[in-house]
Amino acid sequence: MDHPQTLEQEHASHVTPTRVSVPQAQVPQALTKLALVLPTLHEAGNIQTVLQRVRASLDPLGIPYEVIVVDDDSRDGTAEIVHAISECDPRVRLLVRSNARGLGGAVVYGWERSEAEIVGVIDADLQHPPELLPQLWKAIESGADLALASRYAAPGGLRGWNLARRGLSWLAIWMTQPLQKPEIRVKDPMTGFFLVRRTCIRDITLETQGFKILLEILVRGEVRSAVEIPFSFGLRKAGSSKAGLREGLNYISLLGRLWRDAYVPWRTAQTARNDLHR
Ligand SMILES: Nc1nc2c(ncn2[C@@H]2O[C@H](COP(=O)(O)OP(=O)(O)OP(=O)(O)O)[C@@H](O)[C@H]2O)c(=O)[nH]1
Ligand SMILES: [Mg+2]
Repeated sequence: MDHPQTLEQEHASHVTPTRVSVPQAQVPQALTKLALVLPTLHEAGNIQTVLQRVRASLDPLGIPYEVIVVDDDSRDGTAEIVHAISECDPRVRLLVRSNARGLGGAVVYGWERSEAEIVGVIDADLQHPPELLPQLWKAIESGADLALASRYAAPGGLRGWNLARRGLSWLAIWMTQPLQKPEIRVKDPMTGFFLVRRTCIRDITLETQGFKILLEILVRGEVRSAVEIPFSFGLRKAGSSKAGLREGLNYISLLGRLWRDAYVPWRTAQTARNDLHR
């Protein structure tokens, strides 16, 4: 398919770890802005509906916001749909990365290209209900550093998951428990739907390969309070999953590095940071 020029076509440098920058300007609380990233890879079947539902959920809040779709050059029509919507609503932005892949990297890429004080992420395949956004925003407005949509805070749940997937998910979360700070330990440290204050992640370098960006934020960031809003996580309606063996291996490797940083006392913060750049 002929790929048209997109609104903000950008050519990302290859998948290197990226520092999340923090805007210097302080704005009054009333004008606090939200930048919500939707990472997309072949989501042509979902993107129009999800954008419509995201905007319908955010509009009544009356806050300044932008919705940033970071597409990894899907070439399935995703970018064209977003481009058409962005022509009518400038709060919807499209960024296309042509030389990079990876969910975590796409999210960081979007956050870095915004000045908003609150940043967030939601999947584009409708497994995360955008209607939860007002509750997440209210939690941040009430002072929380982090608000996350939780599959494990009752009465949330995992609709349609088989026993093996449930078991693996439970095991993966159980392994994070000793890593999490006791004062903010959450039940779903791996959800892909959350909002966080940018100040909490200003000093950390997030890995760009993985799917589990929240876990890193919880362990390495400066989050002092977190609120979990329960929801029910279903199966995708259209398109296909990108979560596979590679993401599983990436997760194990991330866990290994987080465990090592936490429990090998002679490793300095600088050594740990250097490892991320390898
Ligand atoms: N930009 C970008 N987005 C990605 C990439 N991989 C996945 N995504 C997007 O990230 C979100 C989550 O990916 P999914 O494939 O739905 O992963 P999942 O929800 O764990 O798996 P399923 O339950 O099977 O859907 C979706 O919006 C994807 O389009 C990537 O490499 N680049
Ligand atoms: Mg999904």
